[in-house]
Amino acid sequence: MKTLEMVHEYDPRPLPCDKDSLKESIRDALIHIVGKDPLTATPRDWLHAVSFAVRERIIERRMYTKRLFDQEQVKRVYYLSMEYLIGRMLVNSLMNLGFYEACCEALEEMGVSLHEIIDMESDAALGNGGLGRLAACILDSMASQCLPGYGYGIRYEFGMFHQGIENGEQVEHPDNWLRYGNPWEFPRPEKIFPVHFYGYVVEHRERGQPRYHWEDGEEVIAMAYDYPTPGFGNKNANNLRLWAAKATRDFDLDYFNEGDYIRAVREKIESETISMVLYPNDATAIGRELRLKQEYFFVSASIQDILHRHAELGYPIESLPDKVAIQLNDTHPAIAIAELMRLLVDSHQLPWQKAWELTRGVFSYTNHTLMPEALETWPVTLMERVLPRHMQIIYDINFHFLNEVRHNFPGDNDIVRRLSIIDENHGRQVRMAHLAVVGSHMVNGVAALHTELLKKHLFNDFYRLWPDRFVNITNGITPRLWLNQANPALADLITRHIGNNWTMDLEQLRRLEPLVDNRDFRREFQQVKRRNKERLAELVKRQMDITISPDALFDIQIKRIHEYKRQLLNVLHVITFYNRIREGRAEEQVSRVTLFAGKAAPSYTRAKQIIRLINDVADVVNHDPMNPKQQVVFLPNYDVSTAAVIIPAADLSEQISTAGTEASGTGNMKLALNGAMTIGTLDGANIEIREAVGEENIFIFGMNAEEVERLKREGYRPRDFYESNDELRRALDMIRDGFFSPQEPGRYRDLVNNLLTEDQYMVLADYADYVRAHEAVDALYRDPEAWMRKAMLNTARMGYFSIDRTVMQYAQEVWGISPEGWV
Ligand code: T68
Repeated sequence: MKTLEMVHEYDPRPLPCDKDSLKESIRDALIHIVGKDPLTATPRDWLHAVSFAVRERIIERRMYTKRLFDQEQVKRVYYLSMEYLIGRMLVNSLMNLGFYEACCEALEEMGVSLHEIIDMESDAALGNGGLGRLAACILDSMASQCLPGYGYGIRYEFGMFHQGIENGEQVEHPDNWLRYGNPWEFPRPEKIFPVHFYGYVVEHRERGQPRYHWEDGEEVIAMAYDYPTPGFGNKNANNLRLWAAKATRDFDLDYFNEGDYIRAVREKIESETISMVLYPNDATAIGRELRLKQEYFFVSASIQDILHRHAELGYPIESLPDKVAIQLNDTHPAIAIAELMRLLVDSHQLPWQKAWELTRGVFSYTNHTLMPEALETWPVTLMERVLPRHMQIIYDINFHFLNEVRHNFPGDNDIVRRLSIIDENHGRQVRMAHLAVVGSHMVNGVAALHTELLKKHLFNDFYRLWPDRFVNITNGITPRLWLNQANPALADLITRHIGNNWTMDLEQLRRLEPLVDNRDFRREFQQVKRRNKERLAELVKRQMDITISPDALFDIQIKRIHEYKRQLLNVLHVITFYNRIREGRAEEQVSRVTLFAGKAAPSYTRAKQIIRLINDVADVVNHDPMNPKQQVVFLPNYDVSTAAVIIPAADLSEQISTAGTEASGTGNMKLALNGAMTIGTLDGANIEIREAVGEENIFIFGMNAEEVERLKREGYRPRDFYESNDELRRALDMIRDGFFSPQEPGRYRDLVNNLLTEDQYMVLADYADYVRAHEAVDALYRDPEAWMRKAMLNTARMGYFSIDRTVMQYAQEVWGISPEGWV
């Protein structure tokens, strides 16, 4: 660790961060940058002014950090991700820089409330769900741990859609997050790289060697926008570089001169659509040409930028793996492997073998899913048309790779077919996961079970070939956002008892364990939960005009709507509980608010139908005067900011995916860290959470992954479960016969028939044990002291799930980088 030293008379003198200096900066920014009179400025003007004042202080750190990394010739890691689900930046920046309080006071003296302007900031919602949020947590951790780590992605003009609920149904509205300008970004009009599409490849010979030229086609310009990302409690700042597509020329002068003005402009617009909108699908592959272009667009710009920096620092190309590590966040950026090969072979004219050695030394790949429908493949014909040179390179990579396979498994043609990067069975497709595994030196799953299943199923042949290439790195979450910021009351309580080191060393929370036997501490913990529940109740009141009681158990399922996540199982329990109340069999049951939130992919009809069912059930349950014990809420437009209000208020965390389907989950970690008890299956990271918190402090139910596999193999008959369980049958009949949709009784007939005949995710098979687990939840909740004790143990034992542990593991086991920074 170094201390700061200025070397140039024009160097930035670190701006002071006390209240008065902040006040001055805010005032200056308001007048000179935002251009508004303090007497008439709107809350948004003030928000922008504060953001500029904070940004000034971040960019200085960024400059010194870059200077240090250059000087020390550190190895850098580049995180390539199509998605970053960052959320709001002001509070996060203030907290990381450590002048939240000072800023609050500065504004107060200027007659402005920080709390009021905070909510005006749009979420940066450049991601779908867990994968994008993980990327954001990793950036926070790299900066906070002084690791030289950079993010690369796309500056989508429209991020994740805003979800509205109209007549119970999801409707999508565009997320025009840049409408009011974005004070957090630095546009870099000079940082531009050309990105090529279409055209054809010409082969010729140079000194007896074949050389390839990619000719004709179209060119789009990638322009950089930089988002400096400050670390927590240090003086470092890294960088997230997002690319926007720009036309090569604003007008094509040829068309313009021919008088075709409209065509000249149209081409500009078409090239700029590449970075226009985030694809709102999670856990499915999209297979559209625009998506492939988005992937290649940001990958090509990023790889060019990385090579450019490498050369600028004076490093020889052969030293690439000593100075550069590139992490592929799923297969979406996997075309980077072919792109780096292209640049090394065609531009740098390296021999194939050398280029391949460097490429494999640089890349590693994180897999986030086992679900077949999420595995990316591209038709060879499409790839050939859009990226003709890359298609050739993929063939060449495959040729060398399959030779190695044949050498290792002589005579086994089946394994050659199974491992090939080209799938010949479904009309010739490029398997991006195979490209990613072949081109990487390390491949990781995101939870222990997930990695085991990768080795056993999806990548079994690869695992037999290269067992050392596979590692597990269990996901984590940043305690800076998900505890310190989201739950200030709990953060404060913890800090008063064990000091504040936990923000950077979450294992410190273990020191809370002895306090579970301390009555006063338990009471305080309970009061914190209570206040957080009141805060959520206010949000629900404000947004939906529904009054929920903080006395009730808050039962929370927040995540993307997907059949495998089994929101339907939760709904079946809600209906079962409702029936018991109506029949007067619910004395044992505590009052509950069941809250759902999450978005469905716009084209995923079944998921949208599940949202509608939840709203229909909520309508009946909430309006039944004979039902004082139960409320159901579907909170629209789930996003990072809303999550930060919901999570601290949760009593019960629903993590109920079919075992073997959820790679890890990270919501499960956020909720347990904030003192919610988990009801969950033995899936994803739930298994490791159970190990950490103790099996007596979690409600586990249902089949494990092996039992799911076995049942599938032996033939699953959902109707048997329906017929042998009265309460289940009753609940399903009510849905099917229109009890919750009297205006349209047939609305859910298909849905129920599908459950009775197929039930791909085995909802019916796990129902009985799920209901039993909920009975155990009720029993425990009736004893508030016992409940609080267990809830606190959850908080105390979640240290392992800090993203800092995850990132250190990547740094040591995969990237080979170490901390370097300013203290
Ligand atoms: C999630 N994946 C996993 N995918 O579902 C979750 N997919 O278990 C895991 O905790 C998390 O990744 C982090 O590892 C996703 O979120 C996507 O969002 C996605 C987006 C586009 C295409 C496919």
